[in-house]
Amino acid sequence: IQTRDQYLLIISELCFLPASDPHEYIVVEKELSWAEAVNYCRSNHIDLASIENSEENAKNIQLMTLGDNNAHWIGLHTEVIWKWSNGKRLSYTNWKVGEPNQGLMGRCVYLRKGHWEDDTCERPHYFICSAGKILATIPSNDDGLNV
Ligand SMILES: [Ca+2]
Repeated sequence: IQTRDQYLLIISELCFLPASDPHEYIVVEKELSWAEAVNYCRSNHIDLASIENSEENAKNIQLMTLGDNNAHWIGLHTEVIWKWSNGKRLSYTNWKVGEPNQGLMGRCVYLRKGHWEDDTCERPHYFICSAGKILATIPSNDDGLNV
């Protein structure tokens, strides 16, 4: 019985993995402030994108180059220290040379042309969400439904 309980416990933990997998992304071509983008991603997907290694950064660049070189908010922001909207600490960075450069006026971060830049959080940009299952680009006239 004890063995079976452990087996069931392992199965139940595995069941959480697909829903919380942070390694799939979705590009949303709506121009929102950073905070609005967080809300949008949490409502429709998982969270604003966190990028924790070069593979994930490359995956985002690949997604973006399907469209354009617009700035896309990612989940990185600072109040006292830099951290991701999902609460994780910064373990990997890919700042553009000279960035971050706006101090108190640059508390939020977008990805453009492969590198990260700080910007004013209120400025509207496209953004990238962490998604559960699929990789896709949402057309700007779409209301966020997966197609
Ligand atoms: Ca900047």
